[in-house]
Amino acid sequence: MTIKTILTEPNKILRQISKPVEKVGKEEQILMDDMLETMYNAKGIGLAAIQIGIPKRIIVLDISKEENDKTPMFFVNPVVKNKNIELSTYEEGCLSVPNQFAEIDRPSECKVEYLDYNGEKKFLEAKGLLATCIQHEMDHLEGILFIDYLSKLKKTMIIKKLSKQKGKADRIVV
Ligand code: K1U
Ligand code: ZN
Repeated sequence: MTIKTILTEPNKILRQISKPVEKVGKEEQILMDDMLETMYNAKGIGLAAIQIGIPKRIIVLDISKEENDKTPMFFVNPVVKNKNIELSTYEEGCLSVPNQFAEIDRPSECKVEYLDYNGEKKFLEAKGLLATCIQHEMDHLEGILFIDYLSKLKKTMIIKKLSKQKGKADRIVV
């Protein structure tokens, strides 16, 4: 398994719409393994393939808290079938928007149809953090980041801060 580089905002690649996977084969399974390793290494609870530059509709998640009881989940071509009208609020973060957090409202429950790691059709009813995380990751497949839900002012401030940090990183000579 390989730890990949996670792309950070601002980056046009993150704004691409990811393409459906035709068949879950060895290549996709290797990608899912690499995504999981990359997500665990970055201490995240979710990752979409586009965050490592691959525009495929693939998501990995693990919202378990126990280091010794990992529960990875794999979603290929996920489709939300039903969203609750009731909203819940979570403080969201994103590995592609480092060190920025904001409270975001999303439907509190959702039903998702998807293919699993072995390409088998599955159906999941999610609530709580799992529902939030699935919706956050599915936004990535459409090129949407959580900062897009903030006011124009807050979003601009965050993007400016991230651009500045990127500029600084480019200037570090070793
Ligand atoms: O970059 C990502 O898409 C992963 C993201 C998933 C996520 C976290 C929280 C709410 C919605 C979606 C992260 O893992 S951010 C980093 C993180 O570990 C975290 C941040 C806030 C709460 C819980 C975890
Ligand atoms: Zn994210």
